[in-house]
Amino acid sequence: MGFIFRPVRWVLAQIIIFIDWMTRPKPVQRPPEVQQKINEQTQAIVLYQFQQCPFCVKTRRQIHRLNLNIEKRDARNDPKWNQELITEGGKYQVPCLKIKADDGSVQWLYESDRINQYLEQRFAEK
Ligand SMILES: N[C@@H](CCC(=O)N[C@@H](CS)C(=O)NCC(=O)O)C(=O)O
Repeated sequence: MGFIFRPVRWVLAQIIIFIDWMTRPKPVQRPPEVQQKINEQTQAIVLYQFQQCPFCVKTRRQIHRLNLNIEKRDARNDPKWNQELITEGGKYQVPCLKIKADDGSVQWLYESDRINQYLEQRFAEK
């Protein structure tokens, strides 16, 4: 049955990606010096994701809305990021945010709701 469901899933994913692209929220605008500081902070953050995962779309929308320059790593097609997510993060689930703190410690944050909440609390205009 996989041969039927796979194309259906693929078409649904393309529709989600298209609707996301059509309805993207406008990114917040910040003074250049504030944006520069945020860009420095987001260098320590990476998103492990699948291109066609609806939960990843949700998190990518939040990243886009908050105008964050966060590296995205394809954990499905790139074996390096796939292995890193499993061995260091602890499980094969996306989206997952890898956050490096100033002291060098690393946090692997799973669950799209928790990731979006973290980004909101840390980077939204106060
Ligand atoms: N509750 C999770 C659900 C995440 C989820 O189900 N992700 C799927 C991709 S859409 C996954 O990681 N699947 C792992 C796999 O395909 O083995 C969230 O909101 O982040």
